[in-house]
Formats: sequence, C-alpha cells, structure tokens
Amino acid sequence: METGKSPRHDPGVDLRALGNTPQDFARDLLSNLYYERGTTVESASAQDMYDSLARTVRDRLAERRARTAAAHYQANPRWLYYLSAEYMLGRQLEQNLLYTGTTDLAREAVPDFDTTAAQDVEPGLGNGGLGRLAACLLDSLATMDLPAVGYGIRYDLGIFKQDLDAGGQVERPDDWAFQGNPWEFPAPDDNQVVGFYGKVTSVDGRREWEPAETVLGEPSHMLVPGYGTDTVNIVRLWRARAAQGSFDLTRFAHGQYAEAVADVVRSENISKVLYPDDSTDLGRELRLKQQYFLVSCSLRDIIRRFSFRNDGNWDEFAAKTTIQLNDTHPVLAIPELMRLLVDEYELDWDRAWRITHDTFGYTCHTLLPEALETWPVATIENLLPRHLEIIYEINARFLAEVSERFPGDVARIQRMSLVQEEPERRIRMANLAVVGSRAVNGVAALHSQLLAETTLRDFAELWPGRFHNVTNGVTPRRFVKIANPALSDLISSALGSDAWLRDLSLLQGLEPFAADDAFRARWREIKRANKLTLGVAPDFLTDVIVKRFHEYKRQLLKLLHTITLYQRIRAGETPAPRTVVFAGKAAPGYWAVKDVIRLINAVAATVNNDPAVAPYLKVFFPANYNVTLGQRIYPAADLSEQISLAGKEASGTGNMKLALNGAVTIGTLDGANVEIRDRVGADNFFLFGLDAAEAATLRSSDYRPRDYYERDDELRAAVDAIGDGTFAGGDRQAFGGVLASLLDRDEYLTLADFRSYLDAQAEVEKVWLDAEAWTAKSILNTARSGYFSSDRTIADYTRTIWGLDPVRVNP
Ligand code: Z16
Repeated sequence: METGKSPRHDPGVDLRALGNTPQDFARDLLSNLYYERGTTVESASAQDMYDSLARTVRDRLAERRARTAAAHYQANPRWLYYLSAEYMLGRQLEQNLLYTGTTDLAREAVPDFDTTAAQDVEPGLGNGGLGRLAACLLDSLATMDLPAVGYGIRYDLGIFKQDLDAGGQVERPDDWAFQGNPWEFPAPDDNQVVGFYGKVTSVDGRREWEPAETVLGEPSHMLVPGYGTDTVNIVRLWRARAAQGSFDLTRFAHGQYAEAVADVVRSENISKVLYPDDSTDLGRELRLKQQYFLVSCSLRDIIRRFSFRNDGNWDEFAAKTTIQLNDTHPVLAIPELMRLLVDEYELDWDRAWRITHDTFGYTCHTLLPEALETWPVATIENLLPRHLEIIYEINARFLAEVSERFPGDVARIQRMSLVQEEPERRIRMANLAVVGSRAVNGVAALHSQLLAETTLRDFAELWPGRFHNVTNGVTPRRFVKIANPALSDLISSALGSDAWLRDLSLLQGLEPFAADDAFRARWREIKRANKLTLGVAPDFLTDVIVKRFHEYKRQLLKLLHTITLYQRIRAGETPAPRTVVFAGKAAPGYWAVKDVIRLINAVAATVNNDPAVAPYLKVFFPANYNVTLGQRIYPAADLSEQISLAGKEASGTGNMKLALNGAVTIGTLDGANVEIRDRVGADNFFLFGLDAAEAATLRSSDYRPRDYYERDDELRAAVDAIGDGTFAGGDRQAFGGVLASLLDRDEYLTLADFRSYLDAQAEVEKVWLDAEAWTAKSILNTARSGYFSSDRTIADYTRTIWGLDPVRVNP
C-alpha cells in the first residue's frame, strides 16, 4: 500500500460494486453530479458534467489502484522511481475511458458527450520531447505491470499557450487547473519540509546544516493506468506551500499587510511556473530551487516508502530502489542522498557512497553544449551550502581515482572535474550525474555513440561498462489507438485482433497488405478523412514539421524549400499539390527562432492569398502545438520532416509518432532517424544531407554559407526573397536578422544541405504522384515501426539498467 498508514486493513466490502452496466455508470455519474458538484442534470454546466464524468471514470481506476497498492505491499518488490522536472501527460479523459473500457457507457450516459469531453484540459507540465517521453515511459511501465512511481513538480502554470499575432508568437499563461483537476488526489499528510540557505556547523565531528528558510512540499498524485491490465501506478507531483510561521505577525501588526505575506509568496513561487526552455540552460536561481525542491521531497518520500517494509536496513536500499534521473535536472539527488545517509542516518561515507552510486541511473538527452547544465559555485554555496561540501568531497575522491588511472594527465583531470574553473567556478551537473550513477544512457543509438565519443568521452574511457543505449519510444495507445481510431480499427481487422496494442512488433503482420489493392485504398481513405478532421485539403500531400522551434532543428530549411516551391509555381511550374504544416513553440527569449515563426507566417500569408498558387501550395501554421494538437496532426500526415543537422538531435520522438501513423520520413542521419531508416528500409525513407561526421568537419573548417548562396540560383532566389521585402509588404528590414544569420554564420549548415534536401523532395514528389507506390511505403512505415513502442524502451531499461520484475495485480 503506498502511503503505509494502515497496510493490512481490509474493509470487508467489495469495491468493485462499481459496476459496468449502463445503469451502474449512469447512477455513479448522477451521484457525482449531485453529491460532488451539488447540482442537477437540468442545471449542470458543461464543467459540472465533465467533472462528474471524470470522477466516475477515475473511481473505476481508483479501485484498481487500491488493488495495485495491495499487490505491491504484498510483493515488497524492487521499485523504479523516475525523477523528472517535466511530464507532458496529455488529455486524461479519453485515455482513461479507453483504459477502463467505459467509452460506450459514457457516450450513452452523458447528454452532450462531445461538449463535455471538450472541457478536458491537458496538463502541459513539460516543454517537449523530454516531458512527453516521461509520460510515455510511465504508460508503458504500468502496462507492463512494473512497480514504479514518477516524481515531478505540480507547476501552477504549465508550458505557456501560444497565440499568433500578426504572425508572431505571443505567450499566454497556462493556468491549466483553474477549473480544478478532477484527476488528482491531494495527499497533504505526506508533506515534506525542504530547507534552503543557512549555514553548516560541526557538531560532535559531524556536519550539520541549519537551513535559514524552509518550505513545505505538498504532494498530490495522478493515476497512471496500464492498458489491458489492472495495474494503476501513480505520478506524484509536489507543490510548494509556505511553512507555518512564514506569515509575519509583526509586520501585520504594523499594518504592512502585503509585506506580511511576502515570505509566503516567495515560498509558493517555487512551484509557480514551468521554465519554458527546451534544450537551453538559463541558469536562474529559482530553477535551482525547483530542482532541489523536487529532489528533496522525492527522496524523503522514497525513503519513507522503503522504511515501510525494510526499515533501517540500508544495505537493502539499492536492491529495493532504483532511481532514474531524467536529464541533469534532478541530479542534486546524488549529493542529497549522500547528505541524508551521512548527516542524518549517520552512515560512513564509503558505505553511503556505495548505496548512492548503486541506486542511480542517468539518462542524457542532448549533445548540445549549451544544454548541459552548470551552476555557479557561489549560487550553490549560498542556496545549498552542505551540498557544495559534499560535491567537493565527491570530486576530491573521484579526481584521485582519475589521477591513479591517468597519472600526470592534468588536462584530462581538468576536463573531468565536477568543477569548471574558467571563466567562473561552476559545478558541471552532467559530470556529477555520471560519477554518481551506476548506469548512463543516451536516447538513440547514434546519440549514445556520440556521447561516448565526444561529450562524455573521458568518462566512457574510464568506465566503459557504465555506458548504455536505450532508444526512445512512444506509446501506441495514445498515439495510434486514441489519435487515429479509424486506422487502428483497420489494423485490428487486418491482424485479426488488437493484441498489437500491447505487442507492437505484431504490426509486422501488416507487411503483406502493402501489396493489397483494397487495403491500400482503405488506408488512403482513412488518411483523407484524417486530413479533413485536421482541416487541410484531403488530396494535397500533407507535409509536416511539428516540434519545438530551435535553430538546430532547421525549420528554416523547410521554409526555404517552401519559398522555392512558391517561386517555381509563380514561374509557371505545376508541382504536386501540397500543404506544408508548421507547428511548434519557441522559448520566449529565443529571438532567432521567434523571427523564423514570424517569417513562416508572412510566407503563409503571401502564399495562401495568391490565387495563382492556390491549386498547388498552402502553408498552415496552427497555433499552440501541444499533445492534443499533435494527436490531430500525426494521423493526417503524409510526409514527416526530420531535418535537423546531423549530430544535433538526440533522438526525436515525433518522428516515431508520425511513422506509426503512416507518414513517410524525409530526414537526415540524425537521432533515431537512423534506426527508423534501418527498420523501414532505405526505399521507404527519403534520405538527404551531411552525416554527423561530415557536418562536424564542415563546421570546424572555414565554412562559407555565401559560397552555397552564390552557386545555387534557386537558393539565392529564396534567400533574396527573405531580404527584399517580398513577404513584408516591401519592408527590407523586417527579416534582416534571419537573413544575416543565414549568410554570415549559418551555424547549422542550412545552406550546405539545401540542394541535397531539394533533390530528396523531388524524389518525394515523384513517388507521391504514384499513389499506389506511396501508399505501399506508408503501410510499410507503420508495419515496420513496432520497435518504436515505449513498451520496447521499457523492456530495454528493465533488462540493461533497472532489473525490475513485474507484479501482477489480482483481479
Ligand atoms: C528536451 O525535450 C530534450 C533534450 C533536452 O536536453 C532537454 C529537453 Cl527539455 C529532447 C531532445 O531534444 C530530443 O531529441 C529527445 O527525443 C527528447 O528529449 C527525449 O529524449
């Protein structure tokens, strides 16, 4: 049982009396409407009805949850704890209806189901790939009956909402739980006290940290059901609350009312807002506070859970507990566990270090140097003085080990040190993560290889056995079954069952259907219908690039191609009709790509308002790309654009969602594209561009983008159109920044890859015009992408890193 308060209490009643007849369901719905919302069917608002429906569904999961907790208590298993600053859970209602088998019951019981379901808000507690991966992994863990808890932060404000104003991005706050969150169970009694600042003193030869400030962490959890099983795990999210005594009575007594609550506000700000930067590190103190807040609350909760069945038996801790660090954001867990074991539980250093090291695994998600977190020593010293001492001690012992292995290799010691010296002293969080973990992994084969050869090379030389690859995956429940019901039905009828939803390798069985005319026609019909649902032309090729905006992802390359298509059409060519779909958010301070968004929308306005171009080209930029919008775009896509500069995208996961929905990829040899191409076959993938080695060589040479610009007429015309006011009502300054970045620096080699990309697009067009040939490739992409299920990812983690056993839940 997860809280451990009265583990063996048997209420002696069968809660499964929550029946699943239409009468049972309707009665429970009414009961929630009356007793939880205090209203009636006649006067219920859409929100009342939604909330009551959500509770009715949630109660069915809660009953499974109770049985899961009982089975876990009984088994006393080894646990996985996933620590992540981000979770992008996606909408809950449709998923939970599917997982409880109550979709039809709900449609019957709820008067206006679609309006009701439209009230569902997605908790956007993440930026992009990393947060969505966390959610997919939790889904697969539960589906595979693995005992796991996800820990995170319950931000009041999730990832900002994106509006487009005159084509530019405008951010609005995402107060996602404004109307309440019916999926969440608060557990205020399990709160934890978190310390900050203060000083460290020696007491009887021990170090004692006296924080100057304390904040409460109040948990709540959301249910994480497995598909096709009774297991329901949880994701536990911490919210900051002011500790008792934060209210300043003296100030209040002096009439300083706002000042009296200043400390309360300061404390509660810790979980106020998600930092909206994907793959760049801004280094704000509040962010470090968030990280320590997550880590401190979660570790104490983990120890509480451990103590419940294994109290005081520290030598069992690492056998019963494995903690996975999702990027460096939760890496303070390493010095924090050391502090708890050494200072609070009084273990000696060596024993504490063995336990700590054996407990942690670290997943790295990047190769970009600017994404690797470092914190100024001064910031850590001020906020977490005892942790800095511990980091220094870890470093001293670690560097002694390096010196012994590589005597006199000063440069190596400087590179590997947890402390960077220049230009200011900073703590390197990735180095700390590697030193303090039993296992380190990258997220795609190429990424893991490049990590070991470049970013983490010194560490891979020292400890080759510590380095692993675990290629990312996505849940087929959300991204095929829920997102694309018609295609899912077709797949199930072709395969004779829906067993593929729990064993995605079964999609292989679709291969023969690639040669079946009737099946191909049906496949095309579904794609067509999905395009209508998205609101794009059903007979145009739907060409999609949907992801966070980043220069390395090269949305600009797609735009240069789009401009070239426009110019060709203006010159009288008649290419195959296509809709180019761009979607994604830019970090609010990332002006280089905010300009790209503005430029895309300026091109869209020009293209979409030109009647001569209308039969051949449209540009569509739906605002606010999130999980919900993704679920509408993937099923409608024909062509998946994965065009990052090789060696920059760690994995990508949109590439997998699109391939599973029958989109054919055009891409570079980057991230998981490499593995997608290996599996679907080179004939069913449009490859272009420099590979990672070539890109690295060109970047380190004297690369001159202007040479490419001058030598290629179409490239020059496209670039010139950005600078000559074509898309800005004649204003030549409007996109000057974009123009200069391309011609003067072109950090991500967009111009170098342009011609190769256009050649590959010509190949795309040729195949597209042969509808049967295209459909066969589309089917084979789905049939051969079963490997990219997050169930396979979890199987890999379980085998190579976690060593977990499933715990079956009794019916
Ligand atoms: C993120 O979403 C990713 C990396 C990172 O350092 C920080 C954030 Cl917030 C992404 C990678 O860019 C992407 O390639 C990968 O597929 C994803 O993490 C999941 O591993």
